[in-house]
Amino acid sequence: MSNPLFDTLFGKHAGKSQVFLHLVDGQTISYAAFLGMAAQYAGALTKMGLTPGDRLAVQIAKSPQALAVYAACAQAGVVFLPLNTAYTADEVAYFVENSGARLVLCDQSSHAAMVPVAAACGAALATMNADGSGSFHDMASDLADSFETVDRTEDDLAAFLYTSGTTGRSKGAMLTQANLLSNAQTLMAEWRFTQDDVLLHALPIFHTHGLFVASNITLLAGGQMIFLPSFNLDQVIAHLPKATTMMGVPTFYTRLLGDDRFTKDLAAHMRLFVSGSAPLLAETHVKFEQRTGLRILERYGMTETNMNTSNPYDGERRAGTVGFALPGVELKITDSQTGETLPQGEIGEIEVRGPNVFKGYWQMPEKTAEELRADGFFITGDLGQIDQDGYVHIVGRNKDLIISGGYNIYPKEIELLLDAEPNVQESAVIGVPHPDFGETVVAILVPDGDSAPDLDAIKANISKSLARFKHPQRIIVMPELPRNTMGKVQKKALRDQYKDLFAS
Ligand code: MLC
Ligand code: AMP
Repeated sequence: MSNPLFDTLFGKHAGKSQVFLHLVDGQTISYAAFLGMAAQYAGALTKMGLTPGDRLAVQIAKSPQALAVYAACAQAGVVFLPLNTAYTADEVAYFVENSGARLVLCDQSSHAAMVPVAAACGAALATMNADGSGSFHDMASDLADSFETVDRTEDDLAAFLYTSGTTGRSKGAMLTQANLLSNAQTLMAEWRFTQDDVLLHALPIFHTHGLFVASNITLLAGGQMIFLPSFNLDQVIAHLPKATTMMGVPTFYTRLLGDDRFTKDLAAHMRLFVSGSAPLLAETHVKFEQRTGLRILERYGMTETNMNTSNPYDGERRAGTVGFALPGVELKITDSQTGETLPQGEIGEIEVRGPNVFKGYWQMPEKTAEELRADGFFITGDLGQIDQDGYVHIVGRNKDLIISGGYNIYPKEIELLLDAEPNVQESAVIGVPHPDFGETVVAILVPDGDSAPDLDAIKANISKSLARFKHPQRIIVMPELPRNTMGKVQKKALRDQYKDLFAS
């Protein structure tokens, strides 16, 4: 009788009076209080008729209560499906429908928009606001603060995280208990997390980085988190002195370096800064060391695989690289056409295999077969190279993807909307370098006939269906798109042409 994920991360802390979460207003939440809340939520899920294996879609603000919903899902055997709070109702509708969610949890401010979304799929709807209040809390507050943990095996699904595709709609990556646990155990050991650690947590909790990497490791180690609602520079600087570790996307580090209050003294006591989710420029790595005397530890992961590689804790953390394959993870560089492993030093597709690699895409066997080989290797879509010392370098992407501030944006999704706009013959969406977000979105439109497209109307229209972070920061009109002899749009030529658009 067991539930490996719940027992290992959460259950073992039952009754502990030790602080788990420090909140921005100075309040703290003990492990015992957190688990009591999670048990009540697990009770509420069961009362609402959710059974093991059902999906719970949540689009709610980051809060201790939101994290307790994740714990509740683990305890009740429900599959946790967190969604970016920036998604529009149109975007959420797809995830709810595709996942067959039984319950949707949203903020009161989006309740009206979510009523038809939930109704269309026969899902129940409840609210949870940023302060934890709402109909879900009301339903849970009378219930017992203990809950009989549902039996699960390591192979059972723990979470769905949606990831977009280069050609079509988003795919639900099915993550098992073993995927999450094995990665947390490996990373805790590699990065030396203990119960003495206090992690400054400023990431969102709807993605792998903030939810699994940061929270699962802290839970496993029995440490504490300073749980900020989001990345706010003033708050990060104010709370840094109480932390021992921090995890962030590169934008966190460039923003810290852009602030004079971020000094060597402020960072001197820190044990570890981790960066990932997007390339950390070697220049940022070097500047960080010059400012603080500390080297950021860069690692590489993705939604489907959790973390794959890491620079060493001891030993050289090499700028511009993502280190070595983690223990238990196999990594090879292959020829994109043949799938053959390439000789050391050559550039090719990064493939990974290990207990961290997901089970497949929800109800998309063809997509799964395209990316996950029968022998267990996952084709990441990232292009890499292994240097003579074994460090993995990510040198590009074989997938048409833009990463802005750590959020993935798939050009195809935006192009489809732009192409449908009046007076637009076709479009190309590209990522160009951006000083704050690393990359940002630029759209190039080709007019259809003589009338110029109405750019303001286009912007207004796409904002109805696309999350704000996906909106093109610039729309450029061109008479035609550059094409190669096969007729394929040459995005590289466009990226080269507009690479200095946002140069600082
Ligand atoms: C916010 N905005 C963004 C954006 N975030 N635009 C582009 N890209 C982003 N990432 C928009 C806002 O809507 C706003 O629009 C404007 O930019 C300014 O907002 P801001 O206040 O400056 O943004 P902020 O709230 O500070 O957010 C920036 C950020 C945040 C970088 C702190 O995006 C963030 O926390 N990113 C982390 C993402 C993450 O966790 N990724 C992990 C994925 S897991 P306007 O116009 O309305 O003002 C993964 C696997 C792995 O990749 O390896 O980890
Ligand atoms: P996601 O699908 O949101 O999980 O994003 C995963 C992608 O982020 C990977 O396939 C990489 O392209 C990118 N990524 C993650 N970590 C790094 C890193 N350290 N350096 C470069 N790219 C990274």
